[in-house]
Amino acid sequence: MTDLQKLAGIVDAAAHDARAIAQLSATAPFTLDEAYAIQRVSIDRRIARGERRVGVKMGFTSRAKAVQMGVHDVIWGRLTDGMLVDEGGTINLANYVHPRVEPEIAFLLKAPLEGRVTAMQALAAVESVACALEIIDSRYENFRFSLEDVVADNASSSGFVVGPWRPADTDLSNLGIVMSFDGRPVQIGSSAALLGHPLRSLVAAARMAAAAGERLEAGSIVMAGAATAAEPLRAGVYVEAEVQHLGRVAFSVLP
Ligand code: OOG
Ligand code: MG
Repeated sequence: MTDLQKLAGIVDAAAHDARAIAQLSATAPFTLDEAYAIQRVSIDRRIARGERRVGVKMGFTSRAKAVQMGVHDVIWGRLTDGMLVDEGGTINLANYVHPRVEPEIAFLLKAPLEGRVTAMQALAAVESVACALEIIDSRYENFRFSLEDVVADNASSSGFVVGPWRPADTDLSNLGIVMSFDGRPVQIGSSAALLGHPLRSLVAAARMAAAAGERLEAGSIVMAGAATAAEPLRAGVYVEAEVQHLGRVAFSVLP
């Protein structure tokens, strides 16, 4: 077994068992390319257990997130159907290490996207757009990591909730975003915080996936990243995100 496979096994087991681990790079430093290889192998393990790839998530596409986590490079991770949380559904904190939630925008693709594409080409591949919530749950103790660590840990992906799909021609350039806990706003932002325009996040997703030999497939979902900082989840809370013109998306945490 190579070191990469061993490290992928460690991070996958931590996610599967909802157990915190020390940062992988603390004992065995690895490069960013190796971090993406660890991520791919860890996702392959989930696929081997019966999960299915459904898309891609982008990370650190807003300054709010980069500042909160101290990581300033855009990253990406892989989404599986096992991470999908039903809209209006309920999650149990027992299945997470120390989950946080953040408001996002999701794209559903009707055509594949690969490599270097323009924003117009990216838009032409979009079937519909939606407001979304991402549940991130770093497997590292205290939610602290280096760039390489967080990439190896599939960009902290844990769950995602997608709201009602809206037409692709919705103007996404500067939409107000409010995330509330029990009806009280906890984070407020704008879609313009995502690399200046959410479509730029989709463009980056196509380019970064191609660097790993992947293309964004028709029918897949791309999460554009959080426009605001993330908030820790707590038992019993009702979480809702509202994005101007895109509607609302919500879920609850079991008391
Ligand atoms: C890494 C994931 C970042 C986003 O939307 O920026 C991310 C983390 O914050 O733990 O999902
Ligand atoms: Mg996110």
